[in-house]
Formats: sequence, structure tokens, C-alpha cells
Amino acid sequence: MAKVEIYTTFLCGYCSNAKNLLNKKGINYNEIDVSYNLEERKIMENRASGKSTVPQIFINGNSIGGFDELVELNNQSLLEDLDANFLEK
Ligand SMILES: N[C@@H](CCC(=O)N[C@@H](CS)C(=O)NCC(=O)O)C(=O)O
Repeated sequence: MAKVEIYTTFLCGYCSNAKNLLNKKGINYNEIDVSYNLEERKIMENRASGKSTVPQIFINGNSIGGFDELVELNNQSLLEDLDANFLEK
């Protein structure tokens, strides 16, 4: 099963939207709440090549961006078979 990680903060509309879309697609994910966790937030930024907005989403270790990018992947039907579309990094 694909490994999906989503970094979030509370009261983040884009985070809720992203989680709703993942839920709707039946995709399991591990949520990392960085609201009060500067250390994890730094890790997130490093993994996302400096991007600091939330959410930041990773599929099989690949940085895919935030909610807008997740929607784009869905529009391209790339969320249907994650393991085929996102090789482990
Ligand atoms: N285009 C981004 C927008 C994400 C975004 O603006 N997130 C807000 C929180 S809901 C944020 O991180 N704001 C802080 C900032 O812009 O530095 C996406 O689709 O994920």
C-alpha cells in the first residue's frame, strides 16, 4: 500500500480540503500536525524543497505539493494507482 504523508496545521482550510479529497478517494494517510512542532515543520520544509505552506503532501516519499497539486493529480487520474504512479523515493 502506498505511503501517504500530509503535514497540517489546525484551522487550515487547505489541509481540511486535502484530507477530504484523500478520504473521498479512500486513500489512507499519516497526518503530521506541525501547528506547535517547529522541528517537524523544519523537516517538512526541507523535504518540500523549502516550501513552507501547509499542507505539504508526500506520496511514497515524493513531494507532490499542497492541495492545489493534489487536485491536479486527481484531475489527471493519477491518484487511482499510487504505487504505479509514484515510485518509492
Ligand atoms: N496553494 C496552496 C495554498 C496553501 C496555503 O495557503 N495554506 C495556508 C494555510 S491554510 C498557509 O500555509 N498559509 C501560511 C503561508 O502562506 O505562509 C495549497 O493548495 O496547498
